[in-house]
Amino acid sequence: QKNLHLLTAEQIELAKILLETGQSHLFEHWTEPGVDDEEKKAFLDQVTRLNSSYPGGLASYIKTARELLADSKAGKNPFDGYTPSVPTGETLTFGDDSFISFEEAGVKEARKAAFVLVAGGLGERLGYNGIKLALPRETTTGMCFLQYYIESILALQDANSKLAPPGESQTKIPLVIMTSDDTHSRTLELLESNSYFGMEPTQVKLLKQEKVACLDDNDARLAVDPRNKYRIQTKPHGHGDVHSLLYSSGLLNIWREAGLRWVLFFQDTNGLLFNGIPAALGVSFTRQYHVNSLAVPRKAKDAIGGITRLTHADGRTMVINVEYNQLDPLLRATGYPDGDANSETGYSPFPGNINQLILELGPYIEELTKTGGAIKEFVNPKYKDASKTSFKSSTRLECMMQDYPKTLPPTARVGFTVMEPWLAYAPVKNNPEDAARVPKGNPYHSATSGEMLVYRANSLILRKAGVQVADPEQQVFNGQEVEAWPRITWKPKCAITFTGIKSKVSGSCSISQRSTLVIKGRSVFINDLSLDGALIIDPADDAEVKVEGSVQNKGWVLEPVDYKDTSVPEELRIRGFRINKIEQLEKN
Ligand code: UGB
Repeated sequence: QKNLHLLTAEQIELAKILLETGQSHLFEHWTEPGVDDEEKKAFLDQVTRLNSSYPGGLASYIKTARELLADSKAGKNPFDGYTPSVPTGETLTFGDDSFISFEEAGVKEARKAAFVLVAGGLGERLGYNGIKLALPRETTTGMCFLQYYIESILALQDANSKLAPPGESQTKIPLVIMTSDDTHSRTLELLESNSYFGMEPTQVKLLKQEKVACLDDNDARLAVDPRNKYRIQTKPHGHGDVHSLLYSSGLLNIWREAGLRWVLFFQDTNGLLFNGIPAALGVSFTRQYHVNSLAVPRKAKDAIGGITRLTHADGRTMVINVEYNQLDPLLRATGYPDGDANSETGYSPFPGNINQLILELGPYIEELTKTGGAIKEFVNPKYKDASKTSFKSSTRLECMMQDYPKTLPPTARVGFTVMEPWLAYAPVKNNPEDAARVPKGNPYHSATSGEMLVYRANSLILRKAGVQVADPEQQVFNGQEVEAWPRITWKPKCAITFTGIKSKVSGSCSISQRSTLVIKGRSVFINDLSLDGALIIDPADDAEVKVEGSVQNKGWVLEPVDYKDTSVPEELRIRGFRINKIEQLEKN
């Protein structure tokens, strides 16, 4: 009461809401007026932010938290009443006729697309100190993930500029990046210090997600920050925030007015993503999917969600991701005694969600107009003991972007597209120690595998295009056994589809296992090349270049490094090797 004069009318209303929702403990330690006044004002500013950034405000957050905490205490199964079964989707085989026609359709549709990158996570499992977008996708060229993503979008944009009828204005594909307090300034700095990697700055929008209030107990008492008694402790709310942020930003309507039709969501470290994007967008277009999730065959127990058809006792069905920690208990409870297990194919029967979603803009806006972008949340408290009355540490509500279809009507067309695992998924999520402990045969999802899988995919794509690429060697880095293929990379502008890469190679070409091939230009044509060593092609501007003949030199060699050796830069240590550039032929 005595401190009321410090507050605005709006803040007094908010303080009342807190008192009415059982949060009086937040004010108990408040001192006499005149002491800590600035801190008190800052506290109310924080409460105002927490209130306005959550759909329905803090009262709604506390109400939902109480319900979910009660369900969790009662051990209620979130899938109560639902039976899982294996859904059917579109399964693609790289390079066959249907893949090529989906790619063709997808490239054309890309001019009606907007891309949304969720990059607010710190990547605690990886334990890297920087932002993940700044990590090299591969260390042969050192191109970071953000550059790879932007150049790939620009390559799609460029392909469309050629397709556009004369007189039509040039396509500029928008890119939104969701950041958080943990990643925002470093993401902006990465963009600004690299001239937005060739994109126009106006094409890129950063939307920062706010954290949510932590909860101390089953009554959803908000947690006081242990570092400052005039703050509420906060933690990330999850990638599901992207929907409410997009909705409140007003961008969706701007895009609709500009004639866009698709919104593509993707994550911070998938170095193979754009091998799958054109074909998957083609599937969305051809099958008229409102929601299309990209998937890969999933190994049981792998830390990627499973796409599942859930059928309720009352007849309702939905195709939805079941997160990796929920799949096993759900299956065990519903007649699959082995739980999350591989079938005779060597894979789980449930396709693995790689969390790259393609939504059709019109139905998306319609749905968000109803929900405000709120996504079904969950809570995952770590209890002190079996009585489930107190927590080991504060918890909070969380939400996932792939849960968007949960509120859709049954008429919504929700599908998914399964790609071969080598083609479109190579995330960097696990630190070396955890990766080395992954069950044999399951993917490592580490910086080591992330890079090696880029070379593998590029080698297999070139093989499919007719190049003789030598078999890989088995090598061990950071305790992980990986296939070391020739280090082949090309810029997205050189080719963004299989047809594109096929048009760039001809004649009889061969590449030995120890080779490195780096193509930096747009119009580089390779004909009758025999490569055994390192060859770097870096034409000025986009000059047309023909590469022919035999190249042999000592090349570039992968040298193991110990991840505990702190004299080595962290981005190399986490992959367990560095590239020793002994000798190369470089053509500029
Ligand atoms: N992210 C945010 O932007 N904000 C946040 O608050 C949290 C994360 P993780 P996760 O494809 O391999 C997901 O941590 O959540 C961003 C799917 O849920 O890398 O464990 C973050 O920056 C799962 O179904 O992954 O698992 C990153 O870009 C499975 O498909 C992205 O969200 C798995 O990804 C994902 O965050 C996968």
